[in-house]
Amino acid sequence: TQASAAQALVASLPHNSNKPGEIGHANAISPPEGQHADGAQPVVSASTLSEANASDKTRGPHAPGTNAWQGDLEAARADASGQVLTTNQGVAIADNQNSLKAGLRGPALLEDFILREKITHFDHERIPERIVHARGSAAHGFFECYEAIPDLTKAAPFQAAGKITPLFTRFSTVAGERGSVDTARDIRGFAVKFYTDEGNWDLVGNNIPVFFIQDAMKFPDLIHAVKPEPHHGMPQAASAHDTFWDFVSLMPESTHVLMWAMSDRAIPRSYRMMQGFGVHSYRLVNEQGQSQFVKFHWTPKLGVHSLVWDEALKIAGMDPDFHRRDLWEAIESGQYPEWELGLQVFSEEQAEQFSFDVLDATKIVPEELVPVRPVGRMVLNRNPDNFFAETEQVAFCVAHVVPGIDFSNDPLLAGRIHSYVDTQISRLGGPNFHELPINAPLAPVANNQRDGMHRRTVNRGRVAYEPNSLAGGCPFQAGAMKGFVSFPQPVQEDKVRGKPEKFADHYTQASLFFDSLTPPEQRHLAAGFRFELSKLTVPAIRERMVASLVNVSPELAAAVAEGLGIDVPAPLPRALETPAKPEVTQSARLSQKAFPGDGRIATRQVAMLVADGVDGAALAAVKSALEAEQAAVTLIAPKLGNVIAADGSKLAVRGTLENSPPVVFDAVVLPAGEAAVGALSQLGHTQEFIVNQYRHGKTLLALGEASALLDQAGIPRNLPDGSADPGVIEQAGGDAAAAAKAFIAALALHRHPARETD
Ligand code: HDE
Repeated sequence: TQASAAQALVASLPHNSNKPGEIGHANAISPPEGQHADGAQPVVSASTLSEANASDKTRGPHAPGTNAWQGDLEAARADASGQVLTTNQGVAIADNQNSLKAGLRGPALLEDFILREKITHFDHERIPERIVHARGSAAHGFFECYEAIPDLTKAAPFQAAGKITPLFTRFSTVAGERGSVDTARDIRGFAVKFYTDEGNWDLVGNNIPVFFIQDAMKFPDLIHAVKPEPHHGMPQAASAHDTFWDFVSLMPESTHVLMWAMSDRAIPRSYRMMQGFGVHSYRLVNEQGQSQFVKFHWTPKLGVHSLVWDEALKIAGMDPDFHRRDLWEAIESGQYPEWELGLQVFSEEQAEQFSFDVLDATKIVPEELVPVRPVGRMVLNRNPDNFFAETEQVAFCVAHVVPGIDFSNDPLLAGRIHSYVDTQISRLGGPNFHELPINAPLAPVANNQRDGMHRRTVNRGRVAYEPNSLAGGCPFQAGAMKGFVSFPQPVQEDKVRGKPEKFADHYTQASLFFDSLTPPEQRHLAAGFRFELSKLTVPAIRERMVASLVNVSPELAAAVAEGLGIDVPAPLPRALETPAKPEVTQSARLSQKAFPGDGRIATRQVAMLVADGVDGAALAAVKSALEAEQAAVTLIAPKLGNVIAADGSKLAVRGTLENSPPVVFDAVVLPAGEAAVGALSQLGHTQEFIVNQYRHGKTLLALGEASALLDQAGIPRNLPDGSADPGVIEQAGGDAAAAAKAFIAALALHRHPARETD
C-alpha cells in the first residue's frame, strides 16, 4: 500500500512518467520526515511499440520507457530506503557526525576506521577523465528497426521490422575538460552503444560528418594542438588559440572540417537538435558474405538548429550545463528525443568511380550521389540513475562491432580500432571494464579471459583454456555461421607509409560545403573564422589560414580578411593542382535549412515577463496555447513569489530577471497591463532581455501595452529589406488567441536570421 501511494504521488508530479519505475524514487522526491518507506516497484508505462519482436536474448521485450537493463542493472542498483548506514564491510554506523577523539576537545584517534574508510574512499572518488570528449551527457533508449534488411547486413538490430534493441547514447564536446561549458564552439561527440542480441555494437560518431585528419598518426598532434596550451593551461574548451590554428593551417586536409567547425553546426541549440554521423566508411556484410560500404547518418526529428555565437558565449557564463540540462529536462518531462538512422550504401565499384576517396575521413559522400535510406529510429527515453556509474563509466570502443558490421581500410579508423580499448584500460583501471553494468553486453559472455584488476565474475571450474576436454570443450568456437568473420578483403601490396592520390584534394569539398549554405549561414561561418583568428597572437598564423581559405572561396577569404583588418594573401600552394572534377558543386543536404524538424514547438523555452498589474487573462490565453503545444513556459518577474494581476489574481513566478537570462530562452512574451509595463520599463534588465532576444534572432510577442517596451528597446518592426519581421509580433488591439497563433508559427521557425544586422 505504501508503495502504491508513493507511486500515485510520483505519477501526479510533472515528471517523466517512466521515472516512478526506479526503486526508491518516490521516497527520494519526498521522504517522509523521520521515516524510510520501501521503494516503489518498477512501473511499466503503456507501450506503443511492436515490442513483441524484441528478441529472447534481450531477455524479453523492453517496453518504451523501461530500463533496457531491467535484468543486469537491477542487480547492480543500490537503494538505501529503509536501510541503516553502514561501512563498506556492512558494519552499522552509530554516529556519522563525529570522528573518534580522546575526549571532546582531545586529539582524533588513528583507530577511527570508520573515518579512515570514509575519507580514503572519498580521496579516490575521481577517475582520469577522457583525454578527449571529457564533457558529456547521456541517456538510455532504444532502436526500432523499420524493416528487415538482411540483403544488406546480418547485424542483429536490422533483422525484423519493429525489432527493439536497447541502447545508451552519450553526447559530448571534444576539447574541454569534464567541468567545462556545454556551449563551446566545438565538434560534438555522438556515441551510441547498441546492446544487440549478438553482442555490443558501438557506433562512435560525431555531429559533423568529416574529421580533421586522414591518418591516425596525426591524432595526438591534433589534440595537443587544440587542448589548452601546455605552458599556461589556457584556453579551456576553445580552439581560438595559436597552437590549434598553427597546426590546422599547416595541415590543409583540415580545411573541410574547419568549414563545419566554424559554421553553426559547432554551436548546436541542443543535443536533441543535431545530426550524428559515423564519419568513416564502414562495411555491411550479409549472411552470404557479400559486403557493401556504408556511411551512418542520424537525423533528429526536431530538426537541426543552432545557437548564435554571441548567445553561446553568454550562455557559457549563465548556464554552463545548458545542453546537459536541456537533455535531462526533455526526458524528465516525457518529451523523448528521437533520431532516424539512415544508411548511405554503396558498392566498392561505385566508390572507385567517385572523384574522392571513400577511405578519406575528410570527405563526405554527397547525398546527391548516394541517397540516405532510413532504416530505423532511436528514442532516448530514460535518464541515467547515476552520472558516474553510467555516463562517466560507459566505455565506447570503435572495435565493438557485431556480425554484419565491419571496417573499411580508412587509416583513421584503423587507429581508432586500437585506441578506444586501450584508453579504457587506463581510464577504468584495468581490462575488466566490460563487466561494469553499463558496459556489460546483454548477450551472454563466455571465454577464458581471467583475472585482472577489479574482476567481478566468479568463474567456476578448473578450465580456463581451449581446446579442453575437462569442460566438455566449452566454451566452444561458434563457427562461421554464428561467429564474427572478418570480411575477406584481398590485400596484396607493398608495405608503405603514404597516402592515395585523391587524399591530396583538400579544398573541393570545403568549397562544396561553403557554396551549399544559405547567406546567413555563410555570414556566421565567416564570423566564426573572424572570431577565432582574431584571438591569435601570431599574425603569421592568421595570414596562413586566410591564404588557405582563398582556395576554398575567395569571397570567404575576403570577408575573413576584412574582419581581421588584413589584406587577402596569395593562396596557399595546393597539394594537388588539378583535382578530379567533383560530381556535385552544391548539395541541398548540407545546409541546416534542409532539416527544419517536424514544425512543432514542444520543449521550446518561452519566457513571459510579468510584474504586478499584468493583464492576467491575455497572458493565460497565450500560456495555455503554448502549453497545448508542449512548449515550456517560465514566468519571469523582478523578484520571486507571486505577481498580482490587474484582476487581483495571483500568478506564481518561477524565475527572476536576474537569475533567468534571455539567452536560455527561445522566445519572449511581453505582458499587457499598464502598471506592469510601467514597472518593467523602469528596469535595465527588461531592455537587455528584449535586445538580446532580438539580436539573437528570436521571436518576440508584445501583448497590449507592451509594444511600448519594444519601442523603448529600439526594436525595429521591419527587416532590413523593408518587409515586416515575422518574428516580432504585436497584439496591438487584436485578440490574444490570434497573437498566440502567430507567435507559435514564428517560434516554429527557430530563428529569424534575415533580421541580423549586428
Ligand atoms: Fe575519438 N577517442 N579518436 N573520434 N571519440 C575517444 O575514447 C581517437 C575520432 C569520438 O562518449 C577516446 O573513451 C583516436 C573520430 C567520440 O565516451 C579515445 C582518433 C570520431 C568519443 C579516442 C579519434 C571520434 C571519442 C577518449 C583518431 C568521430 C567519446 C576517451 C585515430 C567519428 C565517446 C575514450 C564517449 C573518444 C581516440 C578520432 C569520436 C582516446 C585515436 C574520427 C564521440 O580513445
